[in-house]
Amino acid sequence: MAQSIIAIVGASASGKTLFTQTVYNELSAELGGSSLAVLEEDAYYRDQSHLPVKLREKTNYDHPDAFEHDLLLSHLESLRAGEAIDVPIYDFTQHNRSLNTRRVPPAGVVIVEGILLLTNPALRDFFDIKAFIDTPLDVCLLRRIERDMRERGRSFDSIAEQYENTVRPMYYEFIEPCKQHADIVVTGGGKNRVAIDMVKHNIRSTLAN
Ligand code: UZR
Ligand code: MG
Repeated sequence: MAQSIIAIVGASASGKTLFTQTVYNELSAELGGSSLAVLEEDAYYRDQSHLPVKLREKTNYDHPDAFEHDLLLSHLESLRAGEAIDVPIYDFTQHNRSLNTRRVPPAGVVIVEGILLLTNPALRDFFDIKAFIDTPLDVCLLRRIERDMRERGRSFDSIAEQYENTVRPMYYEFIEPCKQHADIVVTGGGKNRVAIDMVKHNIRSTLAN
């Protein structure tokens, strides 16, 4: 049964995944595998099999409607109740859900990371701790160019176009205003050792109770 569900939010390429993976790797080495689980909001991008690839490229992926937040919420309810879930696997090169899923067994603490988790009031209420990774957008953009060319099969031109059309405007419209809902604001992205240790400490004490 999940005793605590932690949300890590912030701009695209702000360091959410690094922050989360650092906490996860360090703690699972210490506590054993089944105490902690990680979910990514990215996995809950809607299925777009009905759309041709050219049209999928036009979807606004930085808008809350791009995500199936209802499915994520029902998965979190299952984990809270101690039930395993089957998480979709998203394929960024196809802009679509793949046919496979990933089984996540119940865990004592669940960390969820993603850009727009706090725009959904029901999800927001569900989280025990909300952290906003507050990295300047120019730093995010540099990281995003490097990452998306290397890992997500993108060209520089397509990254630049997406950035101007959706990533930047949607950041100001939806992501940045979520900071007001956060319990803690983390500077320095995934490399903030003090914040990482504070979250680890909180998880250890939750699991000890
Ligand atoms: P993170 N995204 C894509 O580029 N293609 C998709 O099919 C689905 C998502 C991008 C999305 C968002 N935006 O900024 C980013 N665009 O993935 C979120 N444009 O992922 O938080 O890991 O950076
Ligand atoms: Mg990420």
